Amino acid sequence: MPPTDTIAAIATPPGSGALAIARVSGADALRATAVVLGRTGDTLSPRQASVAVARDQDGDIDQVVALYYPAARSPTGEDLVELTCHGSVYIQRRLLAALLKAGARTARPGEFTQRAFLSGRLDLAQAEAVCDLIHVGTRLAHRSALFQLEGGLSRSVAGLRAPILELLTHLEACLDHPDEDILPLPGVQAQSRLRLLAVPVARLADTFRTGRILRDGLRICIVGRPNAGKSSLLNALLGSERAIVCAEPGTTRDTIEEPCDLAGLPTVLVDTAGLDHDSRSTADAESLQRTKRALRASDLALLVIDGSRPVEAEDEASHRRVMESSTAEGRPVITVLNKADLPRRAVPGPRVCTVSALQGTGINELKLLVNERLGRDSGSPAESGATITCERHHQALRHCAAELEQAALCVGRHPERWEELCARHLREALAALDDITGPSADNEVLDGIFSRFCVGK
Ligand SMILES: Nc1nc2c(ncn2[C@@H]2O[C@H](COP(=O)(O)OP(=O)(O)OP(=O)(O)O)[C@@H](O)[C@H]2O)c(=O)[nH]1
Ligand SMILES: [Mg+2]
Repeated sequence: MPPTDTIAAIATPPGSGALAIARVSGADALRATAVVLGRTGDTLSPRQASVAVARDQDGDIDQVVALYYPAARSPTGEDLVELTCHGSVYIQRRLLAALLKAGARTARPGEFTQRAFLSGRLDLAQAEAVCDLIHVGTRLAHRSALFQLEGGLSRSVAGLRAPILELLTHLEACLDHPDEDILPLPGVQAQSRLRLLAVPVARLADTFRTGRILRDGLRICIVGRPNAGKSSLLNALLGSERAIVCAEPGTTRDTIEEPCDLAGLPTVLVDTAGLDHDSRSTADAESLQRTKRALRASDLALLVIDGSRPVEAEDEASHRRVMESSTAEGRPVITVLNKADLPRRAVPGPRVCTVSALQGTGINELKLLVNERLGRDSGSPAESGATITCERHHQALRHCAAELEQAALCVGRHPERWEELCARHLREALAALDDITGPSADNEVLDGIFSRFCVGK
């Protein structure tokens, strides 16, 4: 059932700013706005900015710019009015209160986008991309969200759906009208078609590896012996003095996380306490545990070595532990030989990146190296077209692939009634794909999805 009430909210971030925007959507949007703007006869002209004074019972609130989008072409699929006012919190609060008094009710998070979905303006995957687009922080994440909003993912899903539906229609025609002249599909042929259908579904599901990175950022853990220059490297990569740097070893005790755009790759950099296995205090032991946890949770490790000191047995033991645990857990490690501005006393091994965190030399090369290692491991979203960035879509695609696999297995296992069993699995496979674009999503699912949005979107 399409909603019948009219909603209102401030769409700009909480707090004061130069300007703020109040949005009103619903069948009563134009009338409620007209009350606040004191316009009875002449209503607002469609898609044209009008300057007006918003008022409430206490008098003038502010001079606003009003924009009216009639339902036929509005972003929500309903009558929508946007009022741009001056951005003080006081004005925003009073303007919203006036709109509510005129008949609108406060919008829930994501409710404007939910209405766009319910009116058929956007499918569910596109609506979810709106949320991604609001939060993107890098070029790649932006490109992926835009592609999804423009219907790229929905088209890919439709491309997967069509041949599954075609096969199901054929099987059902054979089952429902056995006497008619429909060419039956030999089991072996059906089996190979089903396996072929599963390939692009699984391939799209696999893009979630890249998509997860686009959404959450790759975790890069900076580890090494005390005083090697880990915090200096964090600061150099960020281009800001985020972590305390000090000549004394043991400066960093806790892990420090910071999002960072590494040449287009969204990452989260994690600075850690120095690896010192001879912990003296309870706090030292806890620091070491936190460093180990951060390392285990990371996608790549930067092992920082102080190149101005000879590497001693204790250093080697620590470095070996990092290498061994990373190899066991499949995590790439880039060895960074730091303090290149000082005379070198450590012997650099092969595949070492030399930098001076203090002077900023070698930092760009290191960024490119990280990009190359992680970019290669995670696949290129640009070449693969659609990229799954949402766990819900990933689950749906895996479910679809599993149903296709089950359907293929039925052919060999139940030669006497494989068509019927196969058709059941194909219907499930189609339902899983439909979960992505959401034509039949139930209210609970929709509420869960849209509650992640901000109010006013
Ligand atoms: N000359 C030179 N000194 C550096 C460089 N990088 C770091 N340092 C110095 O090395 C000392 C330790 O640097 P930090 O960045 O605090 O080292 P850390 O590995 O984070 O140390 P802990 O947190 O104590 O484990 C500081 O005096 C830094 O100024 C570098 O590239 N060149
Ligand atoms: Mg430090």
